[in-house]
Amino acid sequence: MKNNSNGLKLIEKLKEKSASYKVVDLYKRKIVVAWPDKLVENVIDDDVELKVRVSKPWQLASNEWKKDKTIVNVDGIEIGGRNIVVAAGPCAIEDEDIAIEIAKAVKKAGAKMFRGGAYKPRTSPYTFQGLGENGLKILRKVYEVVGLPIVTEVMDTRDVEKVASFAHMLQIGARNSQNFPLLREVGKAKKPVLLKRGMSMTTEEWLLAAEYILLESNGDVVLCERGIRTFEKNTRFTLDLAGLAYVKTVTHLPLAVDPSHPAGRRDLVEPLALAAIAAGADMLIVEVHIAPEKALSDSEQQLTISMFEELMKKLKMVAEALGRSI
Ligand SMILES: [Mn+2]
Repeated sequence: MKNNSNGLKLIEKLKEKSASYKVVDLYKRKIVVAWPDKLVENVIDDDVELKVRVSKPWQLASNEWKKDKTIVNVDGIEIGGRNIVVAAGPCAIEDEDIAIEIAKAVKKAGAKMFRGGAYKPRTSPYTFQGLGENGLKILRKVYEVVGLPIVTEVMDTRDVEKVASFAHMLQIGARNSQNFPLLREVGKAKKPVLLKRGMSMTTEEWLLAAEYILLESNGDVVLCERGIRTFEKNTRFTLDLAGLAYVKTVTHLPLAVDPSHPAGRRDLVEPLALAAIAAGADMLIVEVHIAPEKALSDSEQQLTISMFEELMKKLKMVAEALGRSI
């Protein structure tokens, strides 16, 4: 819509046609999204600044209407610009002292954000489920002491407000990435969202999941590739860098890669992380622990501090070769 328009006349016209619509405030613009195409193609209005018929089903996530790349600002850290952001930390928050020690070490090595799960989606109900709210309190303490912004997973619509009050970025995990009520709820929370791709999701379904968040007027979405399930059994998941490269061509949203979960073992994390940067990822989210062998979840794949330091050195070289920085 034009700056001074409230869109009311256009909405009247859409109602007359029995079209569906939603008014969205996104990237400092007022947008009226209307569908289906056949009901809205002839609707015109003086207050419309630009009318775009997006050829892809993911209308708001598409770069057909927004040509500039979106930069997502997480507590002053910009994701999607020239600088590549590395978030690092343990799979799960287990203990305050351990979390602070890991955060200090990854910050020293160049990480710009801290990751760590308080609510853990575990395959078995009998394994460690995370510390819940106590984990969130520890994450807040880590932020106060070390200063790295926090990204952590939210699994339940009932927890969104609470997690948003502790964290700087809300993570939607692979198992919840098509939990549509949860996607709408994190959209309403107005906090940046890290949206993981589900292990069985096509790139189209992944972009449509982002669409749910954008449609709630939350444009701060980072898409995160973390591996999909294929016939391959020697790695935990198959990191789909082809999918990442494709998605980069059709969206304005920044892209992240989680190299830890597809690797499944720590010696494979480094090559996947380097490849992800080379393929154009704007962000990495890496599992790191001071004593991975003692970790209560994903023990096999968490990097030691020295492995993470080594990884950061190599990532910097790849980034520089591509005209970027870390
Ligand atoms: Mn994990």
